[in-house]
Amino acid sequence: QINLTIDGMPITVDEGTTILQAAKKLNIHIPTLCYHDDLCVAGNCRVCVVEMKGSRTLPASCAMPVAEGMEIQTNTIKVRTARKHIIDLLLSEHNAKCTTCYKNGNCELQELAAEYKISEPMFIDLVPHKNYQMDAYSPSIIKDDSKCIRCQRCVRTCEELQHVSALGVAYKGDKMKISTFFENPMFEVVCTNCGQCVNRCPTGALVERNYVDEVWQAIFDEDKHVVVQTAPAVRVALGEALGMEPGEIVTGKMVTALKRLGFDSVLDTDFSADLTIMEEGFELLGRLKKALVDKDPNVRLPMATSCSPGWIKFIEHTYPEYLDNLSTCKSPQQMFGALAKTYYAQKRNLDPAKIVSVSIMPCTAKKFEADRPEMRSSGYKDVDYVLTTRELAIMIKQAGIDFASLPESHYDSVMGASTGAAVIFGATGGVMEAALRTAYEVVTGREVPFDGLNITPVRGMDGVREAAVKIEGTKPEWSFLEGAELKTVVAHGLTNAKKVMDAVRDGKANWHFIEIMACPGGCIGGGGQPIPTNEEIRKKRAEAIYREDEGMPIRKSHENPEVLAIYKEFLGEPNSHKSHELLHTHYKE
Ligand code: HC0
Repeated sequence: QINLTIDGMPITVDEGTTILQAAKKLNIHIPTLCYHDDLCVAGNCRVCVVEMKGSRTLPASCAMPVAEGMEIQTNTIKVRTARKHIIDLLLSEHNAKCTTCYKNGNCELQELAAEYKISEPMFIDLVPHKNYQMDAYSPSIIKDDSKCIRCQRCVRTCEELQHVSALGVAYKGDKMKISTFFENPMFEVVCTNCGQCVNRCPTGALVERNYVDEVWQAIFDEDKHVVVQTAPAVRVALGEALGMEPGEIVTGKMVTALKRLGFDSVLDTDFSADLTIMEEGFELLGRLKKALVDKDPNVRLPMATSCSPGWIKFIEHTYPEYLDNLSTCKSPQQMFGALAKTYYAQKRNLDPAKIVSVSIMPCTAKKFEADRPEMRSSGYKDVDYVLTTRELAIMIKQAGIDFASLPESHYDSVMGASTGAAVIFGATGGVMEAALRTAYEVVTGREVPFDGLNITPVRGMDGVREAAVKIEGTKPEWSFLEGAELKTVVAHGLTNAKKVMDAVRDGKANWHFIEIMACPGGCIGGGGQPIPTNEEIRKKRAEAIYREDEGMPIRKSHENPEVLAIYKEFLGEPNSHKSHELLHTHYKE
């Protein structure tokens, strides 16, 4: 334990605590830019400097650990002058066309400039001398170096959290920039489009490609029928972008808002998440049968989930020899899209050519996924526009809607009904839990032997979590599974995905089923979710997801009445020929 004072207030903290962390405990706000709760300390922007008694220099509080007897001042003239100069220098290199910047109003540098009242720049404006190019080739992410302050949050995110390293530091001194392999566009390097860098960029240097205007155009085109689907994780995070606290469930308000925005039909990705469980669950059971009964040497196990497009891109780049281990199921977003222009069009007697299909996702990689050539099995682009949670919040604000005071509404039908199993897709471990709830019951006729359907071993925020389920009392047709232990593993964040895949490659694992989500915490921590993000916020969103599940009248995908109806009326049975045509795909090397 270490004793020190900050601004004259005594505090005792654990050894290893930084001055910044200690100040936070005293509710003293020290400004930061390069620091982020999720990342290692860089200490390169120095905006968090403080004065330390006995020291001639001003230490960076994010990087300096506390020491016994330290006397720290966070708000002296010396500190304020230093911070002001630092902000001013950053601005001299920054494209400060704030009024036309996508991050206007949401930029940490802009906030600091306002706080420190930087009116007349002290330093020569350097931006015009630099030959910046905007990288706008990706359907997911736009990179604008003229707005970069070189804090390297994006680089650390890409390396530490995702083990992708698509972004790195190039050159030195005043030429230093954040770049890619050979300065190629993000679209042409190993970027997975996960958008975690976007979530952590303090300025407008990395932002999502937004499709807000295109969606407004479609809504106001009277010739078009615009359907919207909302992903599981959006309903527990959208409120944050509209002034609410993390962890508020806003499903009903969100549906009302979407109706007021003018969408013709407000439907739910959760419907197709339930459908995914049917398709993926039966696919897994089919693979197990081929392996155990038919002794088919070509069957690929463990089977891995295929619904996170950042993960798909990662396995394509990093472990292409394991592509056949992926489930052939498309993601719920894409299943929904394919059905919107076929089944839904038929049911509503609509010309599919006039349907515009929009999805609201917590994810930037979903924009890339919707653009993939594999995703046109309806005969059209299955999903036309993907908006992030943040973009939906922009539309709600643009429409002048007071979100907090909205009444609640229900989703429309068809393709609007869902279960608790679908909503938990939004948190890491959720797909696995939903799949186990259904697969166990299909095989045994009984509910999973966990307390109240809550399969807690697959829940939580540990990076890699294993769980085994013993199958007992099988129905006759599944007797080959009697007494078997179904071994599963769940990982979130691509650094953890790598650990799992390395274990598979090195023959150190005997799992049957793997769930991987590219983003920390799963989709609740997606690259399109409200900013800021940190572990505490993600935990609150995840808790909300499980509360929503507990509150649902139906909590197992195979009991979703609209899922049962679509098999009866349209698809036949799980993994039918028609299902394969519309709902499955194959990613090739
Ligand atoms: Fe997800 Fe999904 S759970 S990937 O995170 O499977 O983005 O929320 O929509 O598609 O359902 C994201 C979230 C989805 C899909 C679903 C899956």
